[in-house]
Amino acid sequence: MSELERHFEATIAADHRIEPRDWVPEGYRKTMVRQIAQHAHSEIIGMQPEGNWITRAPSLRRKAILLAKVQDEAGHGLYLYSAAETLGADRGELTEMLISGRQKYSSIFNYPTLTFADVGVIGWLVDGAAICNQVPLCRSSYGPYARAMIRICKEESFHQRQGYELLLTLMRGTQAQRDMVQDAVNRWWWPSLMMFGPPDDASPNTAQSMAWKIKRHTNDELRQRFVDMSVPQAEKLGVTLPDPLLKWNAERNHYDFGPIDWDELKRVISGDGPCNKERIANRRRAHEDGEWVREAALAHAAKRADGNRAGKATVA
Ligand code: FAQ
Repeated sequence: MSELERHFEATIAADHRIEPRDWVPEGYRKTMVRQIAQHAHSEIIGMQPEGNWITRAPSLRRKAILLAKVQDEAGHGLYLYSAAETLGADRGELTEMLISGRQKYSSIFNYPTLTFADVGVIGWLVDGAAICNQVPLCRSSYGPYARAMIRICKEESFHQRQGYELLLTLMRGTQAQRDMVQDAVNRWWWPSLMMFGPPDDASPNTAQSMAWKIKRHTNDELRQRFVDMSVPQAEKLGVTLPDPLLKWNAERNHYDFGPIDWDELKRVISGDGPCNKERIANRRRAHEDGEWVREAALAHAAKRADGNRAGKATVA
């Protein structure tokens, strides 16, 4: 083992952070770029399902909250692309990989938002699942990713509470509003469980990512944590989770739950979900529409750099 490898292994073993200045094995760099890029893409594509309701939010207050939430997701994408850049990735190339289908984003954002109750359920379940998955990532071994995750988790907590509060309000409303919430819960529950990824025995990356302390828990452990957390919240809300096999297991000290349709997850990940084509087409259009902004920003940066050089030359 070389000196560099020994230093890397010792840093991981001591639970210290790997920083951009440190040497890392190529496999670690690739895994980190893959996970961070997929995560960043998810945040940016994840703006679309809820963005769909900004112009139709039922009040000024709901519109302001939703606008702030969707803007937060854009911010999360930016921190994450910046973290990927510290590993030598190029943001433009990552975006190209997304829109050409060579990199993934979370399956959950390929489902449609049919009613305003979906906005509440995304906050409650989707942001809830995201928090469950991401709080342990605040202790991930790669410093820039772990630090980005701290702020992201704080903001996701606000997102989850706004979703739950929205749903509580609807549940105190008319029967039609309560039915709308139940319908949204029925549609989002199983896809939310799929967010945690394939089961452990079909997860090719988990073992190595755990050994490198990128991931701190397996997909199934986090999925179970999410189910245990959501059941009492559903009871308080007054909705039924669409799983007849959901039952407290006193021996395991966890809720048992029914089988997940893994074929559906595979289909959605491989591009055949209800909204995959629409999501990518929108992202591609936004990227092309933004071409002139990127050009202008680069021209401005070049002008400033020239100005600075000229300024220094004058002083000298
Ligand atoms: N969808 O071996 P594993 C959010 C892929 S952000 C699509 O288990 P790993 C905030 C996986 O990447 C949501 N692909 O992989 C928000 C791998 O791909 P490969 C995103 C999936 O990495 C809320 C392959 O399958 N969060 O919600 C999915 O060890 C509201 C094999 O899987 C993150 O990205 C899936 N559900 O574990 C925004 C968190 N599951 O190797 C807007 C960070 C798996 O073929 C509104 N990421 N795959 O390239 C992680 O924790 C991990 O990457 C996992 C997957 C747990 C997602």
